Amino acid sequence: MRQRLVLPALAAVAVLVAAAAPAVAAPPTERTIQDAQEPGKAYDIVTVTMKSAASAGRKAQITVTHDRRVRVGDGIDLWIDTDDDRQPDLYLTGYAFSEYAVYKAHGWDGHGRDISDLGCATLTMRGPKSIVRVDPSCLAPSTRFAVSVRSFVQDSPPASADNVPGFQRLSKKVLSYLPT
Ligand SMILES: [Ca+2]
Ligand SMILES: [Ca+2]
Repeated sequence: MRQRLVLPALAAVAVLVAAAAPAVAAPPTERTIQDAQEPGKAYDIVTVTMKSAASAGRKAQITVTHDRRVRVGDGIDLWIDTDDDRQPDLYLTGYAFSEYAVYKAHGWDGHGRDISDLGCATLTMRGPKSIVRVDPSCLAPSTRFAVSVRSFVQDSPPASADNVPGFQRLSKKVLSYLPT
């Protein structure tokens, strides 16, 4: 008799869970992180905006806005989590008016092989903006992504680097692709 009571109770729980599921909001298709203006930072970041890719095969965009126009020696590092395990998968590093390179990330401090030739990501630094375009599914099919950005100036003290949203911290997620 007890068994019979338990089963309908479980079924009721299952219905509740199913009904509650849509209330768990999907990540947005665009997100802007506001960061403080910090005169002590060498190449201060004021906002980071993440946008979903329009469709499969297209690139998502991360726009970093700085508090001044780009100059020689300005640099940017970007870590991207594309498989939603809260660990970076791609690492991009580049200097203004120079080359950039894309690597498979190995945690926060190291990186694997140079995969710049795969076309996973591109960097453009122009005016007050650094723009990264990234194929979220470059390494594996991706449904959402998160980023961590660091700006710095060559030969400046490490403490003058600006980390958004924080040192070795990933942002909240954005959908990799606009919903179809
Ligand atoms: Ca800042
Ligand atoms: Ca990851």
